[in-house]
Amino acid sequence: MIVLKLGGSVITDKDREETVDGERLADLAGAIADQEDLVVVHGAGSFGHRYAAKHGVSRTEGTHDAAVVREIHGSMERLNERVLAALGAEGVPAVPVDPFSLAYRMRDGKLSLPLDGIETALGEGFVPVTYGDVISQQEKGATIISGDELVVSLAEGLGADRVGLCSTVPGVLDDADEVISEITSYDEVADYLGESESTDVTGGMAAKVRALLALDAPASVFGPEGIEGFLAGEDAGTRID
Ligand code: IP8
Repeated sequence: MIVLKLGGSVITDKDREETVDGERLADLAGAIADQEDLVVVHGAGSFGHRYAAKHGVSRTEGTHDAAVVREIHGSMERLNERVLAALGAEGVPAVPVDPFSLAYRMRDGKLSLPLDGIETALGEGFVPVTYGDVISQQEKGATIISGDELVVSLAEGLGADRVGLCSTVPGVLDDADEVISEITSYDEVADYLGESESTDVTGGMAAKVRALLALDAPASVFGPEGIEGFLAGEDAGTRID
C-alpha cells in the first residue's frame, strides 16, 4: 500500500488565510483517481498553522484552552472537507480520519495512533484521508501533530510499500537548486536543508528528510508534476531510502 502526503503549501495558498488552490487540488485528485490501497495525509498550509502560531501551540508547546483546540481543529476540518470533496469529484472513495478523535501523545511526546479503523476502511476499499491536526497530550493539554508525523506512523504501522510526499518543490534541492536524485543519509544533505519561510509550526524539509530516512519503506519527495509518475511506480523527484 501507499501513503501519500499532499503538502499544505501545495493544496493551499500559504499566504492567504484559509484559501485552497482549487485548480491544483483538482489536478492532484485527478492523478489519484485510479489508485487503490492508498492512505492520503494532507498538511495545513494556510489553514491550521496560523491559528497554532497565533496561540503559541506547537509540537512541544501545548494548550489547555478548549476554544483554541476547537479553532485549530475546526480550521483543519474545513480543509479536510475541501480535500474530500475534490477527491470525491474524481471518483476517489475518500473518507475522513479525524486525528484529534483518534490519536494522542504520551507525556514524553510519543504518538499513539490506533490503526484498526484505518485498516478496516482500507480493506473495504475506502481511501482514508487524514491530516495534520491538534491532539491531546498527557500533561500538556493539546499539541500539534504534523502531517509528516502521521505519514511516518501510518507507513510503519500499515507496512507501507512506498511513501510519497508531494511538495511545492520538485524534490530535495542542492545549493544550485538542482533536485538531488537520491538521499541515503542525512549527512549527505545537511548543508542544503534550511528552514521553511512561511508560518510553519512543524519544521521544514530538514525534518521531513530525517523522518523519511528512518522509515523501512522507500520514500519520494516530488512536486505536483511528479505525482502521476510516483503513483505509476516510476522515479519521481528525490528518493529517500
Ligand atoms: O502542515 C500541521 O501539519 P503540517 C498541522 O503537515 C497544524 O505540518 C494544525 C498546524
